[in-house]
Amino acid sequence: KQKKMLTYQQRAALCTHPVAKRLFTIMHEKRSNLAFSVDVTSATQLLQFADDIGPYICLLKTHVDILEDFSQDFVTRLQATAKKHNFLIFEDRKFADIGQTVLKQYISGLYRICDWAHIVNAHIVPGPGVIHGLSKVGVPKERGCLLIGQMSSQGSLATGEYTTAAVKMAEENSNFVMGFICQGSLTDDPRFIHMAPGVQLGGSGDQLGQQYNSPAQMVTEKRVDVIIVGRGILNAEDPVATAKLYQHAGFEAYENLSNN
Ligand code: BMP
Repeated sequence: KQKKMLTYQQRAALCTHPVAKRLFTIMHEKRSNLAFSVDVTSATQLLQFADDIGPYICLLKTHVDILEDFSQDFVTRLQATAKKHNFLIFEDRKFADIGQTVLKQYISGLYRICDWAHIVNAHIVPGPGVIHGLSKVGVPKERGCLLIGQMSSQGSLATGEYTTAAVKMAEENSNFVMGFICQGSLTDDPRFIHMAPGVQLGGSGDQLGQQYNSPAQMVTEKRVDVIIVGRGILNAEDPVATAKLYQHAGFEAYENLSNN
């Protein structure tokens, strides 16, 4: 089914979710559908990458629980870098407990994720309570949540009816849920944003079950909106040049779609 695609700008206008609106606007303005997964264990190194790669991305994805030296100062600097380069921050926390527990994991502890992450994500295994818990504090602070509808890893159980259930939960909680972590488009509703990890140019996977597709495959064939790239950039000889390459590959695939 080939139908005319809406542009990021048109989709931003349709969005009522403040974070989705902001992200589509950034994607349009910066001409980037690239999210960088900065999976390093040093806060100093993370901040350097964020500053170097920041101009080319719409979103920076973090796993702050792998940092050896997390601090409040790190958070302040990360926020300043996000502002400087106009990207959003997505903490890939994958909440997966009962509502009351995820609420505490979101606002307290060492990381206080709700204070600084524009976007978080959640598994739907616990049922809608996980979303209700997070949204209690997330909605007043104008944060957004992505539901994990599919995973990139080999043997993932998030398929079929499970994926369909994720879409239903998103539709029923669209004041907080802004889209999906997935491997392809899950709904035609233009207000939901689809983000796919497992993206690399010229790689097929790793030794631990990761599976890769190219930016063009993800955007053109599978119709995802945002490509999430980690080691494809991190391990490159020239990460900045490589980030530009991914930005162009991803955006060109999007432009080809919109022109059809
Ligand atoms: P890489 O491009 O280096 O394979 O990194 C992928 C990133 O996306 C990792 O941070 C991983 O935790 C995350 N991820 C994934 O690979 N597959 C999923 O289905 C969901 C993820 O969050």
